[in-house]
Amino acid sequence: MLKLFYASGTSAMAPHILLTDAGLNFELEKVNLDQKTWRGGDYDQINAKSYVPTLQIAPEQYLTECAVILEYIDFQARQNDGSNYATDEYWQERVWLNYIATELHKNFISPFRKGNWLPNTDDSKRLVWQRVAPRLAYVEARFQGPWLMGQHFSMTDPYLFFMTNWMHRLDFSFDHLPKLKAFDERMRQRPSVQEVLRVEGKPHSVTDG
Ligand SMILES: N[C@@H](CCC(=O)N[C@@H](CS)C(=O)NCC(=O)O)C(=O)O
Repeated sequence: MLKLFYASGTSAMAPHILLTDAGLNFELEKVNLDQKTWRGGDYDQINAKSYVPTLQIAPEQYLTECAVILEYIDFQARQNDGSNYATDEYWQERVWLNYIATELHKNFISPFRKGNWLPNTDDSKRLVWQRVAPRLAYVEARFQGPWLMGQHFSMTDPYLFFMTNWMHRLDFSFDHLPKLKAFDERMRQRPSVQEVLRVEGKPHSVTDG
């Protein structure tokens, strides 16, 4: 069975939502990111990159990198029939996954903190906002609605929601991002998202400077 290593409110929320939404069988393993431990001991033995998410897909076989994990889950959910391969939609989904991973996710991370952590001071928040604001504006301009890529909910939506969820955590304004605001609200109405927010509970917070 698939096993997702996660910490609450982190990027692991995206695969957690996709697994839940797709109705796939999976187990959850909570990781203590401060200690780098899990129920089974040293987390770095599972993922030497020392971050979440990690998806265990077979005994001793692990996938890392959020965008790739989302692709794997999407592939399983479509029962590996290959029907979506080489279509424009297929490639555009991958373009969005990479954009969210490299332009949004990484730019939400404070350059001043150890590890991949959110900013925790006004100065670092300002710096992060300078980086993410133009990229969020790009998403806003290209957002098709009701979901990122149009009529169909896709694996890009849970990844984008993880970013809008972080906007709330950092108190970033949606003032010039009405489509993203509506998207965030629409996602929160989805049963899978409600379930994941309930199961994950209070977001992981870090104490290091
Ligand atoms: N490139 C990785 C980044 C994952 C990442 O930044 N994870 C954060 C939580 S959102 C984390 O576990 N940080 C802990 C640390 O860096 O010590 C991916 O896309 O999966």
